[in-house]
Amino acid sequence: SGGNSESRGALVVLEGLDRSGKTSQSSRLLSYLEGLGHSAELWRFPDRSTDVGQMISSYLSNKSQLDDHMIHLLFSANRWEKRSLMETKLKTGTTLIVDRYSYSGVAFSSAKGLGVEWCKAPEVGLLSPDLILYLDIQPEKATERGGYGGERYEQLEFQKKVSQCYQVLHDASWKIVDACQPMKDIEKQLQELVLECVMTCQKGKPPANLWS
Ligand code: 2DT
Repeated sequence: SGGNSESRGALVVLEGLDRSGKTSQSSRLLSYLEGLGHSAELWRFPDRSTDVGQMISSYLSNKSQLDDHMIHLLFSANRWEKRSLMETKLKTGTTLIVDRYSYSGVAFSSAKGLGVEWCKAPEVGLLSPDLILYLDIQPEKATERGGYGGERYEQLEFQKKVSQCYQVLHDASWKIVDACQPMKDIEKQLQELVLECVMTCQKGKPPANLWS
């Protein structure tokens, strides 16, 4: 369904460790919103379809080596190249469900030892989400789920560090959802949070900029 110029869409971000269920819950949320007649799209970062995205993909699959700062900036650039389209979609009434965003950027790079403030800097001026959903799972539990695809960061010791970095990053506005509940329960909780956000944003001001 098309957007409507009088109401704007919501920017909803899902964050969490690998195997926390973000990707399946994102697509369920999309079907849910579409079922209610809302205009919605599912996005994900990294967006591997662009030139920058290809470089990122090759790095993640260990086909190329890059300096930690360099890959951090590529992940950020990959969001900047989508910023104006993102803004247009939101303005014209389309809600975006985004699987990973700047918080993954900061959590994964600071887990390697880069400073949090340095990591945040290139994200400043990107659109600030209306809702951040964190699918909370202990790194050990996520590893037990199996299904790591063999990409660079998919190792327990590293995921433990990422988990600690997410703890430092999150504030009271994040909605923390226990990712170890039955799928249906998680789905239900996410639906309620997202629907409330979509309704609020329809009448609300345009999205703010990071980092705020
Ligand atoms: P997926 O497995 O979800 O495709 O993620 N990552 C992601 C970063 O290090 N920085 C970022 O800015 C983003 C968006 C998380 C691929 C991996 O890339 C990491 C996992």
